Amino acid sequence: MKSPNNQYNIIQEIMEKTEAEIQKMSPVNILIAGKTGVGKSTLINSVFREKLADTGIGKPVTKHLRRITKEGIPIVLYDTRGLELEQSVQKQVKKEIYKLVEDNKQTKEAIHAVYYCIQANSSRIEDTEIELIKDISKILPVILVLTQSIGKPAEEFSRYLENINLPVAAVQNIMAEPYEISDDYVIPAFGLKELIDKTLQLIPKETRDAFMNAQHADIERKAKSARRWATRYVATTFGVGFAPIPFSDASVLVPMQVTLLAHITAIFGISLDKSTIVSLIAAVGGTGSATMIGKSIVANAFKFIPGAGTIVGGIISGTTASIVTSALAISYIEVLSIIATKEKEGQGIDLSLIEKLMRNQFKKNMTLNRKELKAKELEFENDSALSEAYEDYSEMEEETKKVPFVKKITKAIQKFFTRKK
Ligand SMILES: Nc1nc2c(ncn2[C@@H]2O[C@H](COP(=O)(O)OP(=O)(O)O)[C@@H](O)[C@H]2O)c(=O)[nH]1
Ligand SMILES: [Mg+2]
Repeated sequence: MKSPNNQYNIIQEIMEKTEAEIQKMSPVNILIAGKTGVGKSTLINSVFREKLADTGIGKPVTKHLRRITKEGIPIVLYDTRGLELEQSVQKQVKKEIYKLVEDNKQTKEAIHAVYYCIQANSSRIEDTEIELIKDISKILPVILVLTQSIGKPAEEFSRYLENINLPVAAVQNIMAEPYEISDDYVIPAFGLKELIDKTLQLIPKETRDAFMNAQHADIERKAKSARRWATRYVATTFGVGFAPIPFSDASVLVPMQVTLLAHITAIFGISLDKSTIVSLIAAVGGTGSATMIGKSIVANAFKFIPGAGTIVGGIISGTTASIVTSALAISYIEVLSIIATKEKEGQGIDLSLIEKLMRNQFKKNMTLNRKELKAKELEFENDSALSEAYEDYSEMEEETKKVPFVKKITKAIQKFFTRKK
């Protein structure tokens, strides 16, 4: 692997590599069917990131089918319209679905699964709709999604549907968005993680990465799958075959770390703009790291290791390299999880806080790693790490809100002076 030269721009590299990784993914293609008003668009926006139903390019492919895509998200959704109309229209829709499936068979555009949406409190389903579900099930795996599910009636409806033995792959009650019954009674969203789980079991294995990238209903799961990959990458890259390198040449590790960060970004699935990546890299690489002029994350990372002086001038072993790289990976994943959560909740992120969080997590994970975390154990089940990071971020957010402007300035000046000392 070539060592980065003065022209090497780490930010540019991460962005380009991420894009290339996403391009390489086998996209997942899902058809969302159901009558108007049942909640298809709401479902799409709750399950997938970037409000695809509103902001995705919806191109009509036939009279009743719309194809929704968005640059950088490896998913193709098809939305149906007109199913609420008379039987002749329903027949037409079915024809179009059959043709779509037939035309795209064995291609990258092949449909992998169907969410057939029925409003849960409609409590009845017409025979023609049952026929339609049966017919679609003959050619594709269908998940019957019972939307806007409220309490017992929704459960009963679900049981009723299971009892009539529809040939569907699964039935799932959901509430895609919190539902306000009254001012002080709100039904929280539910069922989306289960839908994610059921979908992952149905779609072809090679499309799972794409699905994980596109979904944002289960962010912990995104983090887990990114960790799993990172664990393996670190183990194979810095395992037995890794030849120790002189510390002065630490920058040879940078291309590996770029690959690591780009792949994590791609499989996690998040839209990061340049400035966010700049902040995240600056957090661990110090100033000037963005363009990588002779500097490296690794070299800087050793400042965070107690007793780094003993390493300077020495040799970086595979173990040392994997400690730094693992810490980089898990910290990055933790921060991405927070950014993704904030984005989902429609809240902005504060870049300076994100940078601070990244630095804190990195320090924490470096020392944690040294003591107790072998690369393999990154794949932990319990996600207290994520909740802790989230709490830390919220606390930092609170702090910035609480401190009045004058105090903020005073604080900044104080900080400046203490740093100078
Ligand atoms: N609170 C809440 N409202 C929902 C939910 N699903 C659908 N709705 C509402 O039902 C209406 C129709 O939903 P929409 O997603 O546009 O249905 P579509 O025609 O099938 O795409 C909208 O006013 C939504 O706000 C949900 O899970 N929670
Ligand atoms: Mg709609």
